[in-house]
Amino acid sequence: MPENTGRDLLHRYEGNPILTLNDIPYRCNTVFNGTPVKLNGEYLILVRVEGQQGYSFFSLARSRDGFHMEVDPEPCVLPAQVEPWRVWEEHGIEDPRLTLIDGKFYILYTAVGRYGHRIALASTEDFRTYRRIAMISGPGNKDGVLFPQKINGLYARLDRPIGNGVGSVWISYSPDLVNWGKSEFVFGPRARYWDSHRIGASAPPILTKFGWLEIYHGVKMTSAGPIYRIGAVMLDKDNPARVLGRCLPPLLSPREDYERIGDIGNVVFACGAIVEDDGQVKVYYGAADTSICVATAPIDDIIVSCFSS
Ligand code: BMA
Repeated sequence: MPENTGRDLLHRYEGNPILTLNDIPYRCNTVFNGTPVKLNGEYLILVRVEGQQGYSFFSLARSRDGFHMEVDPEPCVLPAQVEPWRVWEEHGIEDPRLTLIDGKFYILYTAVGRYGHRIALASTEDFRTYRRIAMISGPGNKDGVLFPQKINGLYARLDRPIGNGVGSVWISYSPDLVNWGKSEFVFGPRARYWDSHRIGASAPPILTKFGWLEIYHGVKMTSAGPIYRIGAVMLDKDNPARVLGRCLPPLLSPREDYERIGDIGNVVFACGAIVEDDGQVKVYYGAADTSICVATAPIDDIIVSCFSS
């Protein structure tokens, strides 16, 4: 019997959820979908908070061990109040993803406005001031993640244009992070599988000796609504539009009450991961759009999952 029968490859932290409404020092509705970085030994997690008004914004959580969090007293990024950004963010800002490039932290996030979802780019150097840079996609695109280094001389990102209703992962390139093109399809939903309905990039790609490891989310539509799960795919180092391998079973499925029950039940949705020096990966994920959790696995196990049949 294979060792993991009946269990998920990612191991849930016993203290999950690590962040809930009760940890937020101001009145709000929920906290979920956080993106982590490790800076001078401290974990910083930019989290999505949904206010009681119904739209989302970001707050910063800090941790010494990656599990016990403290949230700053005030939100750090609110939907823009001034043009040209206001119109694109009037319904909120969602699902941030942080990538460190040359000493600067870039945040791709979903701007939600009257014309739909767009991918927006902001940056910070100190997590005190944040600078909006540009809207970097048209409407109908989200789940943007930046690669942490240039590929063949260009910045690269994965994203999820909705196309003709099918949500697939694409790649685009840019000389300056603002102007994007050379767009190509990377991978799409798989009929009959747990990721048959829709997929999207989740964590910023992680460079391994086998290529770019992308932790993504996959959705299966059921008669009771969607189920969101976490999976992994390996992309070629020099041409990440080329898929080298993709997990068959997901790495994590909603099973615990805190993943099953919430504002949107049956959701595990990662926005980032930390690879520790000992090879353990901490995957940070939103559970049921209501809390933030963490689950871990050795990076080698995640890599192997991309190539197992
Ligand atoms: C996706 C995004 C996520 C959310 C998920 C489940 O489309 O909007 O922010 O966690 O749906 O509701």
